[in-house]
Amino acid sequence: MKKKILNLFTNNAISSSYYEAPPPIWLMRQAGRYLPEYRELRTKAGGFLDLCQTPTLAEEITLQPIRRYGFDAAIVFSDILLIPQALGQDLWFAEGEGPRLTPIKSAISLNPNDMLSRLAPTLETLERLHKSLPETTTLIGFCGAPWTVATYMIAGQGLKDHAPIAHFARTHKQSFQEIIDLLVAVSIDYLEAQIKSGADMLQIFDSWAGALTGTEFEHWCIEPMAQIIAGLRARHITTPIIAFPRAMAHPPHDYITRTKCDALSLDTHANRQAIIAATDPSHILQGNLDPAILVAGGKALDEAIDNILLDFSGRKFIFNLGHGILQQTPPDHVSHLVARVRELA
Ligand code: 1CP
Repeated sequence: MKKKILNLFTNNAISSSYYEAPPPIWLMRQAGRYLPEYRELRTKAGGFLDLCQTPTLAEEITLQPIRRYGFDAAIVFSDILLIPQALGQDLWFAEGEGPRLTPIKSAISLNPNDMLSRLAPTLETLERLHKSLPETTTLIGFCGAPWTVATYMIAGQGLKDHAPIAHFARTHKQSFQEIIDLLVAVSIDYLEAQIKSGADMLQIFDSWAGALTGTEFEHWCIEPMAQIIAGLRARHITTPIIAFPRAMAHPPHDYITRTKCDALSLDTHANRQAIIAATDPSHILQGNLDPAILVAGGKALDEAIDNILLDFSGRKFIFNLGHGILQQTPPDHVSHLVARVRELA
């Protein structure tokens, strides 16, 4: 297969754990404000949502980092909060403040009927990318995991501390369960539509998984992830699925076997050596360079890259960051990273 990342997931590759260097590489949030060409287009387009919802612009922004760096994968330019918007919740981006939604306390006000037609611009962006990307580049579709998306729907904004949402889930369990169940159902439909529109691989972002522990983590993070993946498999979709349960405290082997994700994306603070030892060699891992080290560059960057390559040597993995790229990242540091991973620097 010409797409390097997909080769990791073929049957042959799964039966043998060994994978030849260099590993494939892409970066979470690889399109965005650290690139001057993104800033230029964003100023012209108006707002972030206009960029996401105009397929020609979203296509162009997705292609920008591919042209510059030749990453092995492109992730469609969109956002996890377009699902709540497609369910009828107001979404806007206050300049310099991040996303805002009209907060909800139950699923009553949400309407899933028009969801896919409201998400049509992102599906069209995928169709365009399927045609315009180099044939070696894997096209990634995505959504947020139900727990993470629900935190934004209930708070109406991004929070640093998710204790109030965990409290809501305990004190309004029935209402919270209904929101999660709806998100599971619509995520399956949306991911299936993304595959039909040309996505080769999927990533499900559970960015706030670290806010829950124990049986609550199992109930609100593992179960919905497992249901989404099982729902797609029941529709005969065999596309590889990467899960990103950021900062989870749960044993990774158990998470992988219960969710049946095809790959696990490790966050910045994950202990690579412990996770490598605790998971089956056939489990594909992704990660986990500290985005702050990519900002710093120099010796610190070289050392961090080399340590990741050493830890994963002989094992199948996808080189990535431990979380999204930071806005202050110098674009040259990204060129250097790609060259070093590909053993060219
Ligand atoms: O120009 C701007 O101001 C927009 C900043 C921006 C961008 C570039 C936002 C707002 N979203 C995105 C794109 C995006 N978001 C992508 C595709 C681009 C790419 O990877 O190249 C993806 C995959 C996401 C996913 C996303 N959105 C997540 C999960 C990943 C993560 O970073 O943890 C989350 C939590 C969001 C919500 C969101 N959207 C935007 C912001 C600033 C946030 C975080 C808000 C917060 O919690 O404070």
